[in-house]
Amino acid sequence: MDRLSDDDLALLLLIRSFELKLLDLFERGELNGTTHTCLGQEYVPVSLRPLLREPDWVFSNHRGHGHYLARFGDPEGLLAEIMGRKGAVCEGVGGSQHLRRGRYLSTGVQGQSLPVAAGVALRLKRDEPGALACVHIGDGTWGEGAVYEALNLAQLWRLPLLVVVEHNGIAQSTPTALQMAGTIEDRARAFGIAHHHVDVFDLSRIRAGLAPLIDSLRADPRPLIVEFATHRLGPHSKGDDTRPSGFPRTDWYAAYQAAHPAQSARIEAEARARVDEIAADVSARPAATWTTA
Ligand SMILES: Cc1ncc(C[n+]2csc(CCOP(=O)(O)OP(=O)(O)O)c2C)c(N)n1
Repeated sequence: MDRLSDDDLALLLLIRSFELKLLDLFERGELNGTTHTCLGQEYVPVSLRPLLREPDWVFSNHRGHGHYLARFGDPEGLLAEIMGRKGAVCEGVGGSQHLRRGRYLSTGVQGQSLPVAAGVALRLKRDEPGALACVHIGDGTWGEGAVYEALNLAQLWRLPLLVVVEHNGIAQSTPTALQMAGTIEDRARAFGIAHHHVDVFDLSRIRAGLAPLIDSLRADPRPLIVEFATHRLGPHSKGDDTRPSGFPRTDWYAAYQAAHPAQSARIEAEARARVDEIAADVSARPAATWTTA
């Protein structure tokens, strides 16, 4: 694998350390509710980060901590949100899955964000040419009808909509092969929507492939579906991993560590220490107070 910049690796490992910390906090009974970690998929939002601009909207899903951290680099606010402590991004009301900050929204309802993102893309096309709406969905979410209604209008109305599919081969406990007929690429083709497949981890290669497509989407609005072939390393949420042992779980970081051990060890130690400190600080804070104003 190509060597990453320290900044990119730091963000990737911040996300990984953050997610591992959440699982640890859950195990120790210090977190309530649920959480879906993006272990193994961290590189998806990190690869997109320099390709997105401030006026762009990002719509995230239930597995969205990495999306948020890549956009804002704010582990303190996110952890406080998840723990319901002072300093929480949404005053502790949204929790892990329902965040709103500026032009960033997430939802735990599968398929909900695509029609909303299409509507926002229509507004951007009219009032802010050059900006786009980026929406993250999983492969399992292609079972929701709202996805197709949104894609239909996005193509018909030529909306600047970037659909990022994190295809990790499983939806909760159902392998994709047991519930999806055909392919996402064929479904895109049915609408006449361009589809781009990403099956590498190298950020520079991913960005080089995507940059011209995203530039052209901005200049001449239309939807684009980018499908990442990826693997989730952790359980669906906390302890619910029903996958057989042979289920593929390729880890970009294991490959990267082997290729660049010194840089990995240095930056991983920094990321883990930072997240430990944040967890100690946030855990000691009082509960967030919800103001209705
Ligand atoms: C409308 C709706 N139905 C069911 C669920 C429960 N649920 C949460 S995540 C999930 C699987 C999602 O799979 P996928 O879209 O592939 O994303 P992944 O979890 O693999 O990242 C399900 C069924 C939900 N959140 N929303």
